[in-house]
Amino acid sequence: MTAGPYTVTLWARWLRGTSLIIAHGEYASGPHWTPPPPFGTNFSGNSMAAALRMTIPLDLGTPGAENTVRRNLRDDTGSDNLGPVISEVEHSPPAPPSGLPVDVTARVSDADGVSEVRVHYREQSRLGEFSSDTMFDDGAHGDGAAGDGVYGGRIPGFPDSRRVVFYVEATDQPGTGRGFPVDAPERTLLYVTQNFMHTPLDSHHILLDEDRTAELNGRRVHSNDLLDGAFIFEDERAYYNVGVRYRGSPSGRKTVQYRVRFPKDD
Ligand SMILES: [Ca+2]
Ligand SMILES: [Ca+2]
Repeated sequence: MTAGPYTVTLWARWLRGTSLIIAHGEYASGPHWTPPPPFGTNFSGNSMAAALRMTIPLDLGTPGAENTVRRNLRDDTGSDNLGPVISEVEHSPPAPPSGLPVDVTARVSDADGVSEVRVHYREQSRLGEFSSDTMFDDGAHGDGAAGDGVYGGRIPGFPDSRRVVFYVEATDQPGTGRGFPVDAPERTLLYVTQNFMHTPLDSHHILLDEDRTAELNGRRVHSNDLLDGAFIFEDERAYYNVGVRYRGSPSGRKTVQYRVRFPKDD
């Protein structure tokens, strides 16, 4: 380093407490490096010390005040009450053979108590009327123990090669409902009845409902918009609400390859 003034800059943001920053420096002159003094040495008073004041923002937030999510909820629904939280939704078996019923389970909870849980289902696409069936937490509907918060219900068997879209809807004691997916039936869960040939190789199936299959096939080939679909892995596990589109650069899409984006939870 050469002799002369140097400027030291730093970035800091005030969060709480004092706004004062004391910057200490130490320098040694001469041809040889000298070891630094022991930790804790008081440097104040030397020529490289500086006291800096951080700016405290005028807007310190609104601790304890109502947040916008809650306010928007009340504006939208006229109530602070949220519908039940639905999670861990599964259907079994993941790739059901034709004609056999499919068991659906879901964990449902609500601080106000859960009054009703239903599974809604229909063939081929989300467009149209759904049938529905009640789900129970009584230990007698493939739901594990009674009263453990896991509900079980059943979708009847369908003929071979039918896509079945479904979603779960729960209502709490005050009467507020919520679906899974939350934007059902715009997005749904999905499986296909098919007597898959099982091979020693990995097998997986990418499913779209009838409507979105038509959209994928009918739209311009280079569209990168992801369509809502399901991914069935080796008849062992279903991944719902994956995003599906054709894969690769537009010019390379002569053979059919898919890009599948999994939801963050998986
Ligand atoms: Ca509630
Ligand atoms: Ca249960």
